[in-house]
Amino acid sequence: MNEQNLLALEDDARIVAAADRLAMSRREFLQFCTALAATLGLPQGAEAAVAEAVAAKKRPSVIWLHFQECTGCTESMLRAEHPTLEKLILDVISLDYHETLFAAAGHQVEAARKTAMAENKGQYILVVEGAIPTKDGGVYCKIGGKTAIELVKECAADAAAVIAIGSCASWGGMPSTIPSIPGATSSPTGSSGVSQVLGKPVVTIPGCPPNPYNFLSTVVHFLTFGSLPAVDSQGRPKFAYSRLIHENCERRAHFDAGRFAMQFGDDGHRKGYCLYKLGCKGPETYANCSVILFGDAGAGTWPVACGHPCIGCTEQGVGFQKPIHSLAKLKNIEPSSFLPRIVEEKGVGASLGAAAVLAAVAGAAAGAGAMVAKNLGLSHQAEEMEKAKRDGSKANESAEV
Ligand code: FSX
Ligand code: SF4
Ligand code: F3S
Repeated sequence: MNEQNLLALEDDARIVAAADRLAMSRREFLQFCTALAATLGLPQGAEAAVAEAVAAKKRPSVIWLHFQECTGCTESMLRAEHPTLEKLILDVISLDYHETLFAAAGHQVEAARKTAMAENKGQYILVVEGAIPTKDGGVYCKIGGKTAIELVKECAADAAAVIAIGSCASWGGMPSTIPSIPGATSSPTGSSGVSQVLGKPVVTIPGCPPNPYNFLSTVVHFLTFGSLPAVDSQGRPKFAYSRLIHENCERRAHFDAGRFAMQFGDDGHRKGYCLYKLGCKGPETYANCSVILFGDAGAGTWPVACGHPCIGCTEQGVGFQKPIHSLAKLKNIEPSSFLPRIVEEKGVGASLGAAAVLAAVAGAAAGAGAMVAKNLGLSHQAEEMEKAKRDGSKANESAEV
C-alpha cells in the first residue's frame, strides 16, 4: 500500500472503529491486513479491500461442530499468541454454535444451533472439527441424540460454505489410523473426512492442529470476495498448501550440503542440521508452517525449528500413516533460492544432499529427480550398512583385545 493510500485509509471511520475494537493502532491494523493479503497471494492494492472487509464487520454466522478429535484445532485458534489473532478471528466471525466454548448445555445449545441455522439460512459457514465415524451406522459419536453423520448432513444442507478444519475433519487424521493389531484393515470406528461423508468437495485446512492464520485468511477471503479461496485437489487453499515444507525450511541449506542429524541429541542435531534422516517428512508435505511459523509466537515456533522432524500432519497418507522415522519421499529437489547456502566443507566427500543438488543443477527433470530420491534412500541404507559393519568390526576388535 503506498503511503498516500495508507494515510487516507487511516482516516476512514470504519478503519478507526475496527482498530479501536481490536485495541490496535490504525497503522497496526492496516499492516495486519496487508500481511493477510500477502498470505493470500493477492495482488498489490488488494490490502485495502481486505481492510475494508474486515472493518465492515459483516460477521458471517459460523456453526462449529465437534466430532472425533482432541479439540486442538479450537485450542490453537484461541491460544494464538499474536496479541490480536484470536480477537480478530472472533471479530470477523459470529460464532453462533460451538460446543466447547458454549457456557450453556443440552437443549439450550441445540436450540441455539437451530436458531442460528434458521436465521442465517444459506449464509452461514459450517466449520467441522474432528473426524466422522461411519462404521455401524455412525453410533460411535452422537450429540443430542444424533450421529455425527446426521448432524453434518443437516448442518451442511443450508450452509453457504463448508470448511473442514484440522486433519481429522479433512480426511480422518489421527482417528483414522489403522491399529497395529492382526487383521485390522481400517480404523475401529471407520473415521472419515467431511467430504467423504457429504459426497462433495469441501475446503480443508489440515494440520494437527492447523495454523489459525490459515483459517483466518480463508474466512477473510470469503468476507472480501464472497467466495472461498482457490483450492488444490484435496480442497486445501492453495495460498497455504502449494509449497513443500522442504522448499522453505530453515535447515534446507544443511540438506543441500549433506549435513544431517543422525540421532536426537547428537552433534548434528545440536548444530541444527537437517532432520531428514530422523524421518522428517518436509520433503513430501505441503504446508506453510516453515513460512508463517506456528503458534504465531515468533521465530523457532514450528516443529522443525524446535528440533523435531515434521511428521507430515497436513498430508493425507503421510501423517499418522507413515512411521515417524521412515525416510520421506523426495518430491522436489530444487534448492530454495530464498535461503543462504552453507559452504560445503572440503574433503567431506559427496554428500547425499549435495548429490541431489548436483543432479538438480545438471538439469535433472522429474524422472531423474525420482532416481535421485531412490538413490538417496539406497545411499542411506548403504550408509547404515557401512556403519553397522564399522560398529561390528570395532566390536570384534575389542573382543579380540
Ligand atoms: Fe486435535 Fe482438531 Fe489434531 Fe484433529 O485438530 S489437533 S486431533 S487435527 O481435529 O482437535
Ligand atoms: Fe527441513 Fe526436513 Fe527438509 Fe531437512 S528434510 S530441510 S529438516 S524440511
Ligand atoms: Fe505438521 Fe509438519 Fe507443519 S508436522 S505442523 S506439517 S511442520
